[in-house]
Amino acid sequence: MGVVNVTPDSFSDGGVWFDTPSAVAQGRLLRAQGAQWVDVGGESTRPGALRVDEQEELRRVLPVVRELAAEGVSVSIDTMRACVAAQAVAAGATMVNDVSGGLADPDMAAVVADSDAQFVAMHWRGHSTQMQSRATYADVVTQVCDELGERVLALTAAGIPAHRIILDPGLGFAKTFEHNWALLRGLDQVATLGHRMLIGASRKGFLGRVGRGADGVRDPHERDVATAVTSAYAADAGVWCLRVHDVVATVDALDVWAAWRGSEGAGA
Ligand code: PMM
Repeated sequence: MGVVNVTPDSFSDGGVWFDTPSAVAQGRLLRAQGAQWVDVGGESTRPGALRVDEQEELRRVLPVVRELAAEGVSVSIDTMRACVAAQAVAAGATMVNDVSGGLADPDMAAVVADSDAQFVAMHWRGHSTQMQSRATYADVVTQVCDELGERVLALTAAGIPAHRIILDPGLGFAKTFEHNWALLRGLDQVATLGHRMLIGASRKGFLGRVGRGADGVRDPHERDVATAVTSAYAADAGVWCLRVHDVVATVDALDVWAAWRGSEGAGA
């Protein structure tokens, strides 16, 4: 899954695809590079980010979703708002990627239930201004699994068939660096929930610290090799979808992983 953030302030690509033609061109490019989904978002969720107004979010994402979907791209809409999800699905999106797992908007589950869209439910403990203060766990893997399991119960009770729900442990959302690594190590436990898994490790801060000692950190654009390596390990751990900014590197990594296993890769 390639990422197109139609935002001025996302941590790694904010402002780069902020106008519709650039965002559409980037979506096309990601698909040509081997992305099977293009995830379009109009609200930054980086730590500390303030919420964007609903009308502005719609203005940012809808023309991009409409144009890419019309060209046959499988589009995912990255939103926490039911109204944005509904309009994006009407414009051709076939997946709703909600970083709050349906918690931020009480109408989200019903909107998704009424559609045929896939639903990515990410582990979430609150909006960007609060989330890092909520990164407290006795056992992060067990608690994230329990909280995701509760979301599945609520979402299926609201009418979303279980087979349409994809689970994401929410790397970087109410997680410390060490929590992110623990969750990657614990993906087999997330898998026991019985859903397809998606992860969004791409360019995140914990990858920027690898190999850099206590205080060193790489810039977001210098994290694509680390992201691709993570993609291969995640695929090996059974992850169904990797949400990444640099599709070329992850497709390469998945091709190597697949060749190693003797099966077909992402680019095959
Ligand atoms: N991370 C970001 C945005 N959306 N969606 C899912 N499902 N999982 C994630 O980890 C995730 C996401 C933040 O990264 P960005 O600002 O580069 O989009």
